[in-house]
Amino acid sequence: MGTWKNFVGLFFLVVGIVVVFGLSSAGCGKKSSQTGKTEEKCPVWFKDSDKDGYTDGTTKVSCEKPSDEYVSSATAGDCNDNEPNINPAKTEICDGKDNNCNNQIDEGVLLVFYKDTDKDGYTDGITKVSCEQPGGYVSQALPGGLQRRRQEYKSKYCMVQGC
Ligand SMILES: [Ca+2]
Ligand SMILES: [Ca+2]
Ligand SMILES: [Ca+2]
Ligand SMILES: [Ca+2]
Repeated sequence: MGTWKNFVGLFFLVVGIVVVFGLSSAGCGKKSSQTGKTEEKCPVWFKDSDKDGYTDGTTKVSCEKPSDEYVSSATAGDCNDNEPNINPAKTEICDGKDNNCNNQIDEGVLLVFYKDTDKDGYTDGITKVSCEQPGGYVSQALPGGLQRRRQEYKSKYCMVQGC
């Protein structure tokens, strides 16, 4: 029976040690009086304010979740952490913003508009790239607007003056 009692005693000793170590580890993240360094036991938290799974790279080491903005894991590369529709996984759309976080705004999605002030379906060849149709511009026009106007002017002149 003595062996049994020793076993029970050892068991409680082990449990006691685990509890003591468990409690002391709750104080992690605080500066150690011996080394003056912050203990590395606490996990790294990643800021992801817009909860799109991507962080802007801001991190905190803490045993407790620092705030609702922080998550335990997130992918790097969020160029706008306040906009869930902007991160490296998104598709670039024409909106004046860098949607896919590649440091380029509206790359490959800008529309070309052709200057056709007189709205005759012909353009002088002057174009503008934009997301929205500028005034005096159309999305489709045939080339040769300038020659066409010259010819029109010439034929009107000839009608009046005779050529
Ligand atoms: Ca984010
Ligand atoms: Ca974002
Ligand atoms: Ca972009
Ligand atoms: Ca865009």
